[in-house]
Formats: sequence, C-alpha cells, structure tokens
Amino acid sequence: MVKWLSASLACLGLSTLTNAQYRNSTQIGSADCPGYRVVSTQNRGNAIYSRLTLRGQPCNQYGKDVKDLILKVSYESSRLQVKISDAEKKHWEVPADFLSPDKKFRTKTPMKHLLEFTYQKNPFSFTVKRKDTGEVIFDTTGHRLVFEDKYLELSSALPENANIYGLGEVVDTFRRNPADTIQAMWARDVADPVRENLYGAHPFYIELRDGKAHGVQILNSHGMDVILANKSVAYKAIGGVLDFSFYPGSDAYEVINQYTATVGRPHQIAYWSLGFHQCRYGYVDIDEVEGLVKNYSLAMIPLETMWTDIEYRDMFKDFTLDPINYPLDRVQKFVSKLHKDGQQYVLIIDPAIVRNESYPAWTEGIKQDVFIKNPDGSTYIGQVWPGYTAFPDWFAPNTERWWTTQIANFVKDVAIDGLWIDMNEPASFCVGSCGSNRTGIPPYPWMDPDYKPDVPQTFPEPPYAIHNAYGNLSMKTVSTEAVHHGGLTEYQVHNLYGHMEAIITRKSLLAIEPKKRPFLLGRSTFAGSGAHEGHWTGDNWSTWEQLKYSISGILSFQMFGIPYAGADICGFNGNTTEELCLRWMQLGAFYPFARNHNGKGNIGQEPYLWESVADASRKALHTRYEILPYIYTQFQHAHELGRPVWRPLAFEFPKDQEMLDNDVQFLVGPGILASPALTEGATTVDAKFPEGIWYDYYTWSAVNGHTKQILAAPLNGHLPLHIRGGHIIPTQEPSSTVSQSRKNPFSLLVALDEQGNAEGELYLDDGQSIEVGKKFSRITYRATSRGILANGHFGYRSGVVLKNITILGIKAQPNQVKVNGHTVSHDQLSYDADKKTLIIAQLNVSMDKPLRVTF
Ligand code: MIG
Repeated sequence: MVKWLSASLACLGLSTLTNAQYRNSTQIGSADCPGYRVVSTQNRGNAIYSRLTLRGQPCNQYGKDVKDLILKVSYESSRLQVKISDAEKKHWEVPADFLSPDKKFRTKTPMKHLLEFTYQKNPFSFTVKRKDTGEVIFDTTGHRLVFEDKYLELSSALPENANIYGLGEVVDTFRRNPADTIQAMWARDVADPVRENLYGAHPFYIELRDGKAHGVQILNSHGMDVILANKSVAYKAIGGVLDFSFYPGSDAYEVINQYTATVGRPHQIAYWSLGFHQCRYGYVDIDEVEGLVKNYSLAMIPLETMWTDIEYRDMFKDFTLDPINYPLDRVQKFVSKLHKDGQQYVLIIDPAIVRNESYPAWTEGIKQDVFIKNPDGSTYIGQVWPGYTAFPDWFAPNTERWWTTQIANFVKDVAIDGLWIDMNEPASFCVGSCGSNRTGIPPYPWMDPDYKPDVPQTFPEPPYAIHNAYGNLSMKTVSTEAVHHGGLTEYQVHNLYGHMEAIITRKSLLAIEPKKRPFLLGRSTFAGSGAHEGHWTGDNWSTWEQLKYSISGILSFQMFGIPYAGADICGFNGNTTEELCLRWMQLGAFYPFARNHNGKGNIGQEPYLWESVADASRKALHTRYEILPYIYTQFQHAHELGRPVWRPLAFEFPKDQEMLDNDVQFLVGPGILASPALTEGATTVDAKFPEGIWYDYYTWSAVNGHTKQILAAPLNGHLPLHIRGGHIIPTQEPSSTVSQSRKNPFSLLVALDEQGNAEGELYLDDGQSIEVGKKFSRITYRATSRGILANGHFGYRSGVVLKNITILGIKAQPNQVKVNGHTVSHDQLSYDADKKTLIIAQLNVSMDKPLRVTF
C-alpha cells in the first residue's frame, strides 16, 4: 500500500511552496492584490452591513477577483460574527441546519459589551478587541484580503510565540507551534501521521493570552489551509465565504461554552458507553468473538461492550451477516447472552454501498436516487471493501429514509446497541472515480502495482494547492467533481460528508428507538459533530510516541465539542508490546471513550493476553468504574455547557507558564490529575503540580502545588492520580459492568483545600432516556470545617446508599460527628493524625435525599 501510494503521490505532485513563501504571500503588496475599500455602511438592528469594492486592478492570483463584497458584522448571543461574501453571486456556505445551536444560550453580558469590531475604510481591514481591556484579539491590518471564486485569503496578526490550541484534526502537540504550522482542512483517510491533515476538519482555535482565553472559528466546508507563521494566522480557502466567529471567553471553558452554543452541544451519552470496550479488525468468526467475551470474564477484567469490525458482513456488505462465519442464529444467541449479562454489542458500517443487483441497499438506493453522481448524471463509482461501490448522497431527499430502512431491517435481526461509522471522509481506494462501468470483484489497488483505472482521470485541481498531504484532492476519496443533490460538488462539501452521515444515522437510530440515547462513533467530523456522535482518533500506531499523542488528540476534541473521544488502546497499526500495551491500558482506562482496538494481522492485544497487562488493566479499570458517577457528571456538564470532560492543564491554569505546553498530564473533570507513564522502561513519572494541594488517589498522601515530583509508577502499580484539594468526588463500588456498578453503594471522597473547604456535584438519571423530565438528580456537595451538606434536586431514585465518607486534609479529629442529626458511633470513625484523614464508615444513608453531616 505504501508503495502504491507514494508512487501516486510522486506523479501527482505535492504542494511545494515553502513556509517562507507562504508567509510573505499574506502581506499587502504581494502579488499586487489591490484589496478592498468600504463604500457604504448601514446599521440594522444588532448587525452592521458594509459594501466593499476592489481598490484597483484585480490581481487574479488564483482565479478572478470578486469585485464587490458584503461585510456583515453581527453581535449574537454566543459570538461576534464577521462574514464577508460575494455581493453578486452566492457561494456555497454550510447550511444553518448543519449546526445545532443552543438557542437558549445567553452570555451574562451581551456580546456587544464584550467585543468590539472596528474597521479601516481604505484599504479595508478590521480588528476585534476586548471591550474591557482594549486588547486586540484579531487584526487584519497590513494583511491582504483576497476574494476570488476559488481562493479566499485573510490573515490576522498574532503575538510573538502565541499560545494557540486546536486546528484539527491532527496528530501533534496540544499547543500548536505558532511559528511553523500548516494545517490543511481536507478530510483524509490515512494512518495517523504526525502534523498532516487527517479525518476531520476543525478550523477553530483557542488562544491563551495573559491568562485569558478567546476563540476564533471559520465556518467553511471547502478545503483550506490555516497557517501559523511569522506572528500571524492566515486562512487560505479554495472557495466559499469568509465566515468568522469570535468567542470572547474570557476563560477557555467559557470559549468552549460559546463555541458549542454556536455549533452544537455534545449529545447526552448513554451511561453504559463509559464502560470498557473491546474491538479488533480481524476477529474471524463468532466463535472467536464469543471466546473473547469469556476470556474477559475469566480474567475478571470488566468488559462492557464487544465490537465487531467488517468481518461480520457477507462479502463486506453493510447490513448483512457472513452466513458461514457469523451465522444469524449464532449472532442472535450471542447478542442475547450479552444483553442478559448487561453487556452491549456495536458493529461497524461504512457508507459505501456495493454495486450488486441482488443487494437491496443497492437496488433500493438506485430506485430512490440516493447516490452521488458523475457530472454526466450516472452513478459515481468508487471502491471500498465490498468492491465497486456507490456513495450515499446525504443531500438527496430520499437518503435519510432509505438509510433508516436499511439499518432498521438489519436491527430487526441483530439487536445492536450502537453503530460505528467508519470510512466517511469518504474513503475510496481509487484516485477519484474507478470508472462507472466497473463491476465484479476489483483488484485491491495497493496489492497490484500495475493497477490503473480504466477511464482517463481528470482531476480538476484548484489553482491554489492546499497542503493536503496526499496532494491531489481526489486521492483515496471521491473525486472533487462528483455531484451531490442540487448540483453541489464534492469539491464544496467534501469536509461535511462524515458529519452529515452522523446527523442522518443518529436520526435513523432515533427513528428505530425513539426513547433511547443512540450510541454512535464516527471517524470524519466537522464543527458540531459532537451533537450526534463520539469520535476515535483513527488508525494510530502501536508506538510510544502515539501513546503520548493520544492525550493531545483527545484534549483537542474536547475543545471541538466532541468530548466522548478516545484513541485505539494499545495501538492500531503494527505490533504492540507487553509494556506498551500495559501503559496504554493504564492511560486508556481514563480516556473518555475507552476501547482497545487493533489492526488486522498484528499480534493480539487483548489485555488478558499477558498477566502483567491483565493485572494493570484490572487495577486501572477498577478505578475508572469507581469514579464513573463523577465522569458521568462531567459528561452532563459537557452536554449543558460544552465543558470538557478531560481538561488540559493549560486551560485550567492559564497563568502558569509551566502548564501552557503540558500535554503529558491532564485533568479528568476539574478534580482529578492524571500523570501517566509514557516512555519505555519508565518506573517513575516526572510530574508537575499546579497551584493548590493534591492528594494521591491511592495513598491519600498530600502533595503541595507549584512543585515537581518524581512519582512512583511501577508496571505493577497504578496510573498516578491525584485529587485536587477543594473537590469532592462521588464514587461507587465497581462491578464488572456499568449496570451492576450502578447498583452498588456510593462513597464520597472529600479533598479539602488549604482553607478546609471542598465542593462537588453529582448528576444522576437513568442513563439512557432521551427525555428525563424531572427524573434526574443534581446534587451539590459542600464541605467546610463545620461539616458537609448535600442539597439540590433529587428527582432520580437510585435506590442506593451512601456508605463511606473519606475526608482528606482534615486538620483535627472532630469530637463528634452527626449525620442527619444522629450521632455517629465511635467505631464508625477512624482518624489518621499523620495523614490527616477521617473515614466515616458504614453510614448507609440514602443517596436520594439531602444530607447533613456536622462536626
Ligand atoms: O481501512 O474496518 O479506522 O478502525 O478497524 C481500514 C477496518 C478500515 C479503518 C478504521 C479502523 C477499522 C478498519 N477501517
């Protein structure tokens, strides 16, 4: 495959401009682009409209300069929008209903009082400032504005060595290199290379400056480059409009709150999806899959959800079962056993539908006209696993109904609990079309060095070559000239393909089971995809480097509003090792989405295959399941406010220079710090502790903030975790499944800060209903030197008791402890004067009522 690809890359030619050329081309005067001047301005309500006109002779650098532009500036509830479009002709824009804005959202202070837009008339340029401090967060002065049919360019100054996070999807450090980053936005199926464009397109960044945060987004589905260099950020898109949103924050969480209020709040997850998942590409038959589930239980490693990759299908066709290796009756028996045991089953589907006249998905699809077309109106043919395939056109009016019918017919037979939507960049194995007349079983191009498509390939490449690392935009995907409903081209909507599949597939799952939260995991994502699905970081490698990069990958998806994110644990490509897999299970046990997944042909990597890995996995998952109520609560905050479930230290401590680059540690929610071992042969971790006081999760010993510590991290130990002083963590005794764990007693871990206070929250509901009405509990816990109070809304009946309360950092032993007015007997109390901890044991009071503990 590598050979075939690199040969094709060479002949197609990669973009060759150097960074220096890029930098210089964004300044006024380069290529003699004249820029624009303002000819008139009108205020209408909350918006300002201006008309701009070209200042001189067009430069026609990559096409024809548009003569007249409209500038619209509007102060909205969650953002300041600055949009520049062609005054005469409509260019393709992402339709409003592709996003799911939170209509109820209001900032406390109206946007008008937070940000100020000002502009220069001639040449036109603009700045966005914070109103309170006057700080300029975006400034196009001195930079070109180019607006052509197939080329748009705008840049802003950035401070020296700016702290920029985001711009994905990519494998890179969490903080991007402000002096040398070229992030192309072009959805691409590729095995997780470092610093190249990947599966999803997220042209959104957060900048931290002097302890404050703001965010900048451009909404445009066309291919583009976003370039950080020479103290500036440059946007170079190959079509569409310049539609910027500015988010004032002023902390990073408020930025994400504003961003997700604009593009879509993360969906409410099913509680079970927080359990541990096992998958691999290459489980040959149902016996093997069944055996695995047994092996998990024999090894006493919790397994919540079993997955099957493309092998379950008959000749790789979606919505079918391989009659020999995955016969229907066996699969049905297997699924009902899983369900009986409180476990789930998730299957993969790909968008590509094979051309086969006896395959209903194809014949019905043709009848209902749901596929992407060639420019001449014939069905566009590419190639994926099952052979020569068509691709659903999510824009076509019948596609949703057709897709839902296919899924519903399959689910009638196999009661799956969720879907995994892969290959939706969309991936295809030819370079553009494979040729409309192709039928039968194709050769796999990468296995056949002499393979040539039998039709002449025309690849209309735009004059400006974005830094798609495959070079040609049609490489390994659908041709840019392929046509969607309404005459849209793949060129315009390529980056939306996976996002639209997610929107429609979520609707399909809801049509089938209207009351249950669907489970959906997708590969190619766009702004707002988190409203519909979670995401895994694709085909990573079983290497130490990628173990580390998994952290920044997951952190960046928290920013993009897709908190339910994870990387393939133990690595997908290549063989893992015992030690790597052990460290990966330790870290992966705390991924928001925790799944061990392996590529085809590699050695096995299920955690029970090595005694050491099994042991580490049991320990790590024990802790994950213990803190599930806390993690679930974080997901509720994500759903309501966009709050990240994993928090980057840079966002939590933006004034601490030491934290701005720290992407080897992270916080789970606000209160738990993780310091994983990420290198081969490590027995310790060099950990940095931000301000505050931190308590070892396992030993309860306290560590002072603003220190560096060498933490023990033996292979047979735990992933180092610390609870942050000031936080209360609700825990639950773990069982091997989520549903069992949810029946076990709760406890509270109260970690006091230096003043002796702590706070926490617990959100509970049935974990699966779309509408919970008032049947939820939101409990606030407050601890002071006088006691602990639990109040709030108690609408969900957990039927479970609160067993123990452990207080860390309590300076003296209280003389007497009362719980709800009753004095606790002495043998229920144990105080450790050295460690300053108090355990109040065997309380066994209801979780579903307010609580009052007094000292
Ligand atoms: O080209 O379905 O990223 O997780 O195992 C490979 C087989 C297609 C890519 C996915 C990977 C999955 C694999 N798929």
